[in-house]
Amino acid sequence: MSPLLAILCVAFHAAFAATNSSVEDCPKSLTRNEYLTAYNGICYQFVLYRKRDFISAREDCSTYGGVLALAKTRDIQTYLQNQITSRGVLDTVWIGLTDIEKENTFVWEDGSLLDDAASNWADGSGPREGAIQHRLEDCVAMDTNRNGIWVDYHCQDEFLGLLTYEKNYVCQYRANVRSAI
Ligand SMILES: [Ca+2]
Repeated sequence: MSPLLAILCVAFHAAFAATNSSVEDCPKSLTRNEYLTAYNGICYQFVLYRKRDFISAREDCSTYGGVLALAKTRDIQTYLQNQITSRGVLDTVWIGLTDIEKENTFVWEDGSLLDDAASNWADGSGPREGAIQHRLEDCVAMDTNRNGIWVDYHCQDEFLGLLTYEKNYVCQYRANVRSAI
Protein backbone atom coordinates (compact mmCIF):
# COMPACT_ATOMS: atom_id res chain seq x y z
CA MET A 1 0.00 0.00 0.00
CA SER A 2 1.34 3.43 -0.89
CA PRO A 3 1.96 5.84 1.96
CA LEU A 4 -0.69 8.18 0.57
CA LEU A 5 -3.27 5.40 0.42
CA ALA A 6 -2.35 4.34 3.94
CA ILE A 7 -2.88 7.88 5.18
CA LEU A 8 -6.23 8.07 3.40
CA CYS A 9 -7.31 4.78 4.96
CA VAL A 10 -6.36 5.95 8.44
CA ALA A 11 -8.16 9.24 7.85
CA PHE A 12 -11.25 7.42 6.60
CA HIS A 13 -11.28 5.11 9.59
CA ALA A 14 -10.81 8.00 11.98
CA ALA A 15 -13.66 9.90 10.35
CA PHE A 16 -15.85 6.82 10.36
CA ALA A 17 -15.17 6.13 14.02
CA ALA A 18 -15.71 9.77 14.89
CA THR A 19 -19.04 10.12 13.18
CA ASN A 20 -20.20 6.67 14.19
CA SER A 21 -20.40 7.48 17.89
CA SER A 22 -23.77 6.82 19.44
CA VAL A 23 -25.21 7.13 22.91
CA GLU A 24 -24.84 3.37 23.13
CA ASP A 25 -21.12 4.05 23.48
CA CYS A 26 -21.58 6.44 26.42
CA PRO A 27 -20.60 5.39 29.95
CA LYS A 28 -23.14 2.94 31.31
CA SER A 29 -23.73 5.05 34.41
CA LEU A 30 -25.31 7.84 32.36
CA THR A 31 -29.07 7.89 32.02
CA ARG A 32 -30.24 7.41 28.44
CA ASN A 33 -32.75 10.15 27.78
CA GLU A 34 -33.37 13.13 25.53
CA TYR A 35 -30.58 15.07 27.26
CA LEU A 36 -27.80 12.66 26.29
CA THR A 37 -26.16 12.84 22.85
CA ALA A 38 -23.00 11.58 21.21
CA TYR A 39 -21.00 13.61 18.72
CA ASN A 40 -17.56 12.87 17.30
CA GLY A 41 -16.65 10.41 20.01
CA ILE A 42 -17.85 12.57 22.89
CA CYS A 43 -20.99 12.09 24.94
CA TYR A 44 -22.73 15.28 25.94
CA GLN A 45 -25.15 15.44 28.84
CA PHE A 46 -27.27 18.58 28.56
CA VAL A 47 -28.22 19.36 32.13
CA LEU A 48 -31.02 21.72 31.20
CA TYR A 49 -33.39 20.42 33.87
CA ARG A 50 -31.60 21.85 36.90
CA LYS A 51 -29.32 24.76 37.74
CA ARG A 52 -26.13 24.82 39.78
CA ASP A 53 -23.33 27.28 40.40
CA PHE A 54 -20.17 26.52 38.42
CA ILE A 55 -18.37 24.74 41.25
CA SER A 56 -21.33 22.45 41.93
CA ALA A 57 -21.86 21.83 38.21
CA ARG A 58 -18.21 20.84 37.85
CA GLU A 59 -18.56 18.43 40.78
CA ASP A 60 -21.69 16.95 39.26
CA CYS A 61 -19.94 16.26 35.94
CA SER A 62 -17.02 14.62 37.75
CA THR A 63 -19.34 12.18 39.56
CA TYR A 64 -19.26 9.90 36.52
CA GLY A 65 -15.84 10.91 35.26
CA GLY A 66 -16.88 13.83 33.07
CA VAL A 67 -16.01 17.50 32.82
CA LEU A 68 -17.95 20.59 31.86
CA ALA A 69 -18.08 20.81 28.07
CA LEU A 70 -14.84 21.65 26.28
CA ALA A 71 -16.18 23.92 23.54
CA LYS A 72 -12.78 24.34 21.95
CA THR A 73 -13.77 24.59 18.30
CA ARG A 74 -16.37 26.52 16.34
CA ASP A 75 -17.82 23.21 15.24
CA ILE A 76 -18.43 22.08 18.83
CA GLN A 77 -19.68 25.53 19.84
CA THR A 78 -22.23 25.43 17.05
CA TYR A 79 -23.23 21.88 17.95
CA LEU A 80 -23.81 22.80 21.61
CA GLN A 81 -25.69 25.96 20.65
CA ASN A 82 -28.02 24.03 18.34
CA GLN A 83 -28.59 21.20 20.80
CA ILE A 84 -29.44 23.58 23.65
CA THR A 85 -31.72 25.88 21.67
CA SER A 86 -33.49 22.90 20.10
CA ARG A 87 -34.45 21.95 23.65
CA GLY A 88 -35.96 25.37 24.15
CA VAL A 89 -33.31 26.91 26.40
CA LEU A 90 -32.36 30.49 25.54
CA ASP A 91 -30.16 31.36 28.50
CA THR A 92 -26.62 31.28 29.85
CA VAL A 93 -25.25 27.73 30.23
CA TRP A 94 -21.94 26.82 31.91
CA ILE A 95 -19.11 25.41 29.81
CA GLY A 96 -15.75 24.15 31.10
CA LEU A 97 -13.64 27.31 30.89
CA THR A 98 -12.29 29.46 33.74
CA ASP A 99 -9.55 31.82 34.80
CA ILE A 100 -9.85 30.78 38.43
CA GLU A 101 -6.16 29.99 38.80
CA LYS A 102 -4.70 33.08 37.15
CA GLU A 103 -6.63 36.15 36.14
CA ASN A 104 -6.94 36.55 32.36
CA THR A 105 -5.42 33.12 31.69
CA PHE A 106 -8.39 31.07 30.58
CA VAL A 107 -7.99 27.32 30.85
CA TRP A 108 -10.28 24.49 29.79
CA GLU A 109 -11.27 21.91 32.34
CA ASP A 110 -8.85 19.39 30.82
CA GLY A 111 -6.00 21.78 31.63
CA SER A 112 -5.40 23.09 28.10
CA LEU A 113 -5.05 26.80 27.45
CA LEU A 114 -7.75 28.66 25.53
CA ASP A 115 -6.75 29.26 21.92
CA ASP A 116 -7.67 32.91 21.41
CA ALA A 117 -8.44 32.25 17.74
CA ALA A 118 -11.30 29.95 18.77
CA SER A 119 -12.64 32.17 21.54
CA ASN A 120 -16.13 33.57 21.33
CA TRP A 121 -16.28 36.37 23.88
CA ALA A 122 -19.14 38.78 24.31
CA ASP A 123 -18.18 42.44 24.57
CA GLY A 124 -16.94 43.12 28.11
CA SER A 125 -16.14 39.48 28.87
CA GLY A 126 -12.92 37.49 28.73
CA PRO A 127 -9.38 38.75 29.29
CA ARG A 128 -9.21 42.42 30.13
CA GLU A 129 -6.98 45.01 31.70
CA GLY A 130 -6.54 45.10 35.43
CA ALA A 131 -6.98 42.39 38.03
CA ILE A 132 -10.16 43.69 39.57
CA GLN A 133 -12.26 40.94 38.02
CA HIS A 134 -10.31 38.19 39.69
CA ARG A 135 -12.52 36.00 41.86
CA LEU A 136 -15.47 38.04 40.64
CA GLU A 137 -15.93 36.83 37.08
CA ASP A 138 -13.83 33.75 36.51
CA CYS A 139 -16.26 31.16 35.12
CA VAL A 140 -17.65 31.07 31.60
CA ALA A 141 -21.11 30.40 30.26
CA MET A 142 -22.35 30.44 26.68
CA ASP A 143 -25.39 32.62 26.08
CA THR A 144 -27.67 30.66 23.78
CA ASN A 145 -29.92 33.69 23.47
CA ARG A 146 -27.03 35.48 21.75
CA ASN A 147 -25.87 32.76 19.39
CA GLY A 148 -23.69 31.11 22.04
CA ILE A 149 -21.26 33.94 22.80
CA TRP A 150 -19.31 33.63 26.03
CA VAL A 151 -19.85 35.63 29.19
CA ASP A 152 -17.85 35.32 32.41
CA TYR A 153 -19.63 35.24 35.77
CA HIS A 154 -19.08 34.60 39.44
CA CYS A 155 -18.33 30.92 39.95
CA GLN A 156 -20.16 30.38 43.21
CA ASP A 157 -23.18 31.49 45.12
CA GLU A 158 -22.23 34.07 47.70
CA PHE A 159 -23.49 35.58 50.92
CA LEU A 160 -25.17 32.35 52.02
CA GLY A 161 -27.00 32.08 48.76
CA LEU A 162 -28.34 35.63 48.71
CA LEU A 163 -26.44 36.10 45.46
CA THR A 164 -26.89 33.11 43.21
CA TYR A 165 -25.13 32.22 40.01
CA GLU A 166 -26.94 29.03 39.18
CA LYS A 167 -27.20 27.96 35.57
CA ASN A 168 -27.88 24.97 33.40
CA TYR A 169 -24.71 23.23 32.23
CA VAL A 170 -23.30 20.67 29.82
CA CYS A 171 -21.13 17.76 30.94
CA GLN A 172 -19.05 15.70 28.55
CA TYR A 173 -17.74 12.15 28.74
CA ARG A 174 -15.57 10.08 26.49
CA ALA A 175 -17.49 7.61 24.37
CA ASN A 176 -16.01 4.21 23.74
CA VAL A 177 -15.06 4.61 20.12
CA ARG A 178 -16.04 1.48 18.26
CA SER A 179 -13.57 -0.34 16.16
CA ALA A 180 -13.58 1.06 12.65
CA ILE A 181 -12.70 -2.31 11.19
CA1 LIG B 1 -11.59 36.65 35.65
